[in-house]
Amino acid sequence: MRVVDAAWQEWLSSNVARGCTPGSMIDAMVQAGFADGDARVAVHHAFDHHSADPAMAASVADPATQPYRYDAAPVARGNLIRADDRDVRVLLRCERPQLVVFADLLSVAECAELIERSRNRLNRSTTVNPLTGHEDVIRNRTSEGVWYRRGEDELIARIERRIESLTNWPLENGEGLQVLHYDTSGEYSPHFDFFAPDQPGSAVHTAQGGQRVATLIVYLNDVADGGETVFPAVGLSVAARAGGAVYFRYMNGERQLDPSSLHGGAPVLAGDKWIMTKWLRERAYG
Ligand code: PD2
Ligand code: ZN
Repeated sequence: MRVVDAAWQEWLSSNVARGCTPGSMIDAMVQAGFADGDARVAVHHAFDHHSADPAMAASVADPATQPYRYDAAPVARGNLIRADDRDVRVLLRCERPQLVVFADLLSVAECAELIERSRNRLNRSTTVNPLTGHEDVIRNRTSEGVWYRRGEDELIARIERRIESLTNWPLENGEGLQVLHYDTSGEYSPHFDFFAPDQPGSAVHTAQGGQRVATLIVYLNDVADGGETVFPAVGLSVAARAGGAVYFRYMNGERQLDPSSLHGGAPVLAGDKWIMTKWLRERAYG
């Protein structure tokens, strides 16, 4: 059996530094004759080591001095992507910020089932206070939500496998799914989904799983009016259509964070809005 010698250590750290995905590195090692389990352990150690290095602290890129470098997105190319058990259509791709809009990630029946099972379990949504790390209820986020544990039941597990395949990101690096409901006039003002790297309250949230690297928002109903997901830095808005989704990635392989990933949920002008959110982390979470 092959061993991870100095040459392979060098290969691991240089590939982590240039932004390769863990999956591609594991595949390459298996092809070179490593056992799958050994390759996974070596690659995960390389990522842990890299992000623990103080020189590799995550930081929000500064457009004037150190602009965010858009490395390759893990999402596959093409107009139709096979995501585990379902073909998902690509409607739009944007390079800056790195964003993909999908149609029909979920079936209408799956959307309806998620709404029905969440309706009676909703709690008022919170946001992370960057100073304290506490979850606070604030006026800028007027929604109610419910969290589902990873693999909680067959439906959740099936959707998570689909998301893993579509985003090309390990299932174990994902937070649980969250279903959110906004009533008419509900909104979520523009914010970043990553934890502010320079704020003391972030450490408690990044201690497990590291930084958030990307978000997938799935729309569970057609919103009658308003409720788009907006990206004000680039003037883009994504309309809510049942089963559709928007994926956006804001941390690259160098641990830079993209300030153009600023986004919000526009006020719902008529009807209500249901979404499901999946946040993806650098490393295994939970
Ligand atoms: O509801 C939305 O469209 C929305 C907008 C921005 C949701 C989130 N962020 C989120 O859940 O992070
Ligand atoms: Zn958000």
